[in-house]
Amino acid sequence: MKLKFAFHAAAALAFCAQVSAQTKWDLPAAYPASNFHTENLTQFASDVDKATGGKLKIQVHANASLFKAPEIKRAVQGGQAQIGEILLVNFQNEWQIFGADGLPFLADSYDAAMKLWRAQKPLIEKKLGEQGMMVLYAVAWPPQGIYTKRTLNSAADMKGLKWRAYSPATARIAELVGAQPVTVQAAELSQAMATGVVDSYMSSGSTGFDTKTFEHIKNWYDTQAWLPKNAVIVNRAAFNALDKATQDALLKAGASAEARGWANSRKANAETLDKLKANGMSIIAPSATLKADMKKIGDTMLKEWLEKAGPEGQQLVDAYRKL
Ligand code: PCA
Repeated sequence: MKLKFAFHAAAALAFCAQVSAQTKWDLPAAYPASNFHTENLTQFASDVDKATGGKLKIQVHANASLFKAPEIKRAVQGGQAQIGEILLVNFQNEWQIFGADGLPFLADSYDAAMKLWRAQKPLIEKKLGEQGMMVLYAVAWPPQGIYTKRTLNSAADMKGLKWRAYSPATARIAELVGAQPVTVQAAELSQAMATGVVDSYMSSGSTGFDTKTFEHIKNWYDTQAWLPKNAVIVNRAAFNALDKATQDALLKAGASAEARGWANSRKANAETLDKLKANGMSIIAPSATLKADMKKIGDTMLKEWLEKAGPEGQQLVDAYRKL
């Protein structure tokens, strides 16, 4: 009888240990479930689940359903979410380095964007570290072009547009071309177009497709101006609370997600541009004048950015250009 009791107690203890060893994390994300970034997050969560034998369960909350895009970083910092996906350029006003991948034509191809990430990553790791967070991985959006109902021969043709901005830099572009910037996050973009709040914006084919932009706007100028990145960030205390094997599994799944994400971004670029075309969108190569005008805007913005970012910004640009 005594032995039997001891056995039951041990079994109950083992059960408790198992239950408390299962950790659940929330992962707020700002883009729809069918977007390639979100699909990558879902795959990442499933990889972590498998690698940890179900010990760490990560629930992805797509489409800004848990926190709106600009709130996700603070939510992870405060521990309301243990992990989250942010658009780095959203946080340029907090610290200029977050906005480096939103500067027109600083890094305007996948290869250049990857180099910029290599140069940016140690700085971002340090900053997030000071804020009690860490960066797990980052993936570029496809190249950014201009959605507009108008025919654009030069930047002057953009004057007076009702321009949707998603970041300080996209708002600055509006100012420089004489358009009216309105900040609208991706989750509210379809509605903003439908109600006429905006009639133009710069983004990827991916977001144009997600938001059914072809229902409102027929032209996309393929300027390939920059490739902003989503980053997956983790609350440091939540990470520290995991056992070593689980931490390692998380880091490993993050590294795989980064490699897979960049490859999927290229695929999503080609696929979504095809789908936009199939839905009546004209994909237009910018004229030499429009290109030159946009380049000039990029030069102005880089100069302004370097002034604000100071020596740290210059070091980043130098390090990037050496890669
Ligand atoms: N899509 C996001 C950011 C960049 C992109 O391609 C958006 O438009 O909100």
